[in-house]
Amino acid sequence: MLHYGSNNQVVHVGEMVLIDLGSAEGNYAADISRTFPINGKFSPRQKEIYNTVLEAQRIVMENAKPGLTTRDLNQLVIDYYESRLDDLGLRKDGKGVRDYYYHNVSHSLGLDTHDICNEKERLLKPGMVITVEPGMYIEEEGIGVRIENDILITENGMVDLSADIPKTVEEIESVMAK
Ligand SMILES: [Mn+2]
Repeated sequence: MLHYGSNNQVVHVGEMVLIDLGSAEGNYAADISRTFPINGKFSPRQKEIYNTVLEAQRIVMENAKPGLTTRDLNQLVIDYYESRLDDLGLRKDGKGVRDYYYHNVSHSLGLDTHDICNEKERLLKPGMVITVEPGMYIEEEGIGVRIENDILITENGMVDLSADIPKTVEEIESVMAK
């Protein structure tokens, strides 16, 4: 489930919570997602999935630059997941990447959280702000991970506007241990 709106489910040790939120400042929106284990420690399987999503995000950030479209960025995620599907034991029952990842990696960010823009076709330009939010959702395992940062496109690449927010397995476990 991409956005769970009831917000009344009791959570249990061994499960994870995904929070997708943002603040607004001067009429401009932010949009951040983090996923964390309830008990403060990722299980080996959760860690494996989490780090796959994190690596997809890293690949997109490393490649984001003017002249590409968000469709191009999304293809990087699909290609990377495709290369990981066997290792993760997810190529079963005729399933493919799009059964575990069924949204796009980026949308425009501005006055609205999903800012208005024909974004899939539009070439990125310096000054644009977009999200980078790969996810992976394995319904049969009860695991859903999305990691979302906001980036500013620059002349040569991008600046990660969300770089100070804990994100790696180690950082999240460390914050939760406090
Ligand atoms: Mn978003």
